[in-house]
Amino acid sequence: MKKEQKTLKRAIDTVRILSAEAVEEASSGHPGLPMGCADFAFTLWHKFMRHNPKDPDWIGRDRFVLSAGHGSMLLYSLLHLFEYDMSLDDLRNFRQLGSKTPGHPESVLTPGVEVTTGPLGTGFATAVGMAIAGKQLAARMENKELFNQRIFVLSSDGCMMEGITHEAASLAAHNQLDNLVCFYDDNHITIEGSTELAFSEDVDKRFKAYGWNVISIDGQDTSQIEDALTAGINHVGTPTLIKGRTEIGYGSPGKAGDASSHGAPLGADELKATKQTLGFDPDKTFQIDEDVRSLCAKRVNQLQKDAGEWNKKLDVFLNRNPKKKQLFEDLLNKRVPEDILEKLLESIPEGPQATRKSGSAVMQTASTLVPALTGGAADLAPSTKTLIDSETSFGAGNYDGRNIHFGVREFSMGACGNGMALFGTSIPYVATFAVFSDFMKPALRLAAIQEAHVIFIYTHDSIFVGEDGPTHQPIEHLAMLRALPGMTVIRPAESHEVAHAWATALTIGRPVALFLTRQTIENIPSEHLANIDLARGAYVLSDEPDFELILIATGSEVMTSLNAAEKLRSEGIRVRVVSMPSWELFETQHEEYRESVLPAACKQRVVVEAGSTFGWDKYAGDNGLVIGMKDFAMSGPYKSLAEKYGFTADSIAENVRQYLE
Ligand SMILES: Cc1ncc(C[n+]2csc(CCOP(=O)(O)OP(=O)(O)O)c2C)c(N)n1
Repeated sequence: MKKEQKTLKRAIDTVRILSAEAVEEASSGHPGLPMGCADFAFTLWHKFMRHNPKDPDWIGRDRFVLSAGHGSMLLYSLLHLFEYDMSLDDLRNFRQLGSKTPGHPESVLTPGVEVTTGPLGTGFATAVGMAIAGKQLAARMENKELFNQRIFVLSSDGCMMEGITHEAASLAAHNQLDNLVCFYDDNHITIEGSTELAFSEDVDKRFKAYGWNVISIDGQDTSQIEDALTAGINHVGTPTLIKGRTEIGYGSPGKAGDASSHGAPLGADELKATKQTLGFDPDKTFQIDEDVRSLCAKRVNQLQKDAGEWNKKLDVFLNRNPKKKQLFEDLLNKRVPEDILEKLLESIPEGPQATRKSGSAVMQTASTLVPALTGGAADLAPSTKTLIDSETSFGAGNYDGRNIHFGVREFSMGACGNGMALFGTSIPYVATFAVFSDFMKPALRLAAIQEAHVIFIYTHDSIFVGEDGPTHQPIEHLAMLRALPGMTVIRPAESHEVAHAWATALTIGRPVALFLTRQTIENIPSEHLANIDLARGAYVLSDEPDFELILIATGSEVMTSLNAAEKLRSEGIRVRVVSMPSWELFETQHEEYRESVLPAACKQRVVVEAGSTFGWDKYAGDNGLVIGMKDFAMSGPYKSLAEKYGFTADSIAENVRQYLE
């Protein structure tokens, strides 16, 4: 074997040993996948991937997504060897509190980690979103030579079993995302044992059926890996799946090929035996040869030079094309004009509107002022009203389209939204009916964990969906999203609040969910418009001196509650009306402000929201009343539902009277 090849093999074995070693030290973790996939991953990083360890956020980089996040030590070992800000001590601290090397990779924590992974399959779908963003950027910049970043994914049997990869693979093939290359670690092992227990489909045929380019190789053979990567990268017109047959725990004499190496340390003796088998000193820990160090250093040096070259070319291109320069800066900085709120307020349509309709009008204006805004729906754009009218549809042959058709694939749509946001050049929005936020829950959670700035648009936001009945009527969904740390839920009351909600959504820098109505809503009367202060989460919409009761409402129930308040006031009951579009925004306000809106001394409080009452006691207090939903509703016209479930001004007023008695 030539010296260079020997060093290469040594480097790959070093990844195996470092990974097994860190797991051993932590007494927990997953050595099997890193050991089996070291050949592929090291070859990719050493020979193919363009990145800049000294500038992990360099926009010209390829992205590497470890969809099988349990194999995190594989990624950490690579980050260390390729001189990212990842020390040997960081590896030694694997899985320890406060370390840069948590159990599963976390994008907000560790430089060089592109995506937070662990929930199987989600990394794969997030990568599809990144591939969409990459294609879109290249097309909008009209420069495929510079903007040709590739997205590499490493996925496992578990990823392949999860439904989300079915959705996302189908979407990727449909859009001919040939900037996406996925390695499938086909090791025939999951936690319970052989994949024969639960997985017998032909993944090769399945991906071919979606329209992928599929290459089957021996995943332990670096020359086959190189050939497959070369072919996959150069392949035009479809994404590529490299199905690599590997052995879990490769290199371990006693545990290779066995499920026991999946998620537990090899054990001290077996680790020593593995080191011996691979030609390492069994008594040394975290051993990295100088040859391996210099092999990686050489590559890092080259990568830095390449990145510098790319940056120069970018400068030349941008300086020659001032319009593209402006666009690039707008996209990269996700620029939102300072007067966005004024502009959005100017664009709301006259008269009563469904908030999905005023949302649509506002979104049209937002799309012209915020070039980074792009997105779509899961086949519901005519209902969610989320098409950008002046823009075309994204797809093969038209990648500069800003309207993305995700198809009926809510979970993937959510993950793609995250991927687009993480790619770094868009503020994506994704839309569907509120009730189907259920289908997206893990993606919402990952958006929150990753602080991904995605605008989740949920229309048909209450039982007032009406005739479609209980399967389509959201009940617990607001509560579910409010329970999610890091998610900001906004349920605007009418058109003006919608404009405020969009202004907040565009500038918030983290995930946000907008809940919008199907049904028409009266506008807030002009005398109260100046009171609107949505950015603070809740505000006094209409007041009475020495009020004795606070009516708190959100969304479509705000105007109904204001009308109820007028009735009560005519009877001498002194009511304050608070519009509370967002708990989360309210909670970030100073205590003084919160007290000024909801004074602790006022114990008589009635909350009105056509959703689950769950959680509202917090604002209603022990003596309060919550008018909401405690069960699924019936199918029927929305006005009949309002009567039946007590959401008319008359019934709210009557409930308040009884409450005060
Ligand atoms: C959505 C989801 N369900 C369950 C798990 C728990 N889990 C972690 S790894 C794994 C399967 C392991 O099989 P595979 O993906 O083939 O990885 P390998 O055994 O090859 O390391 C499971 C079920 C998870 N991480 N994500």
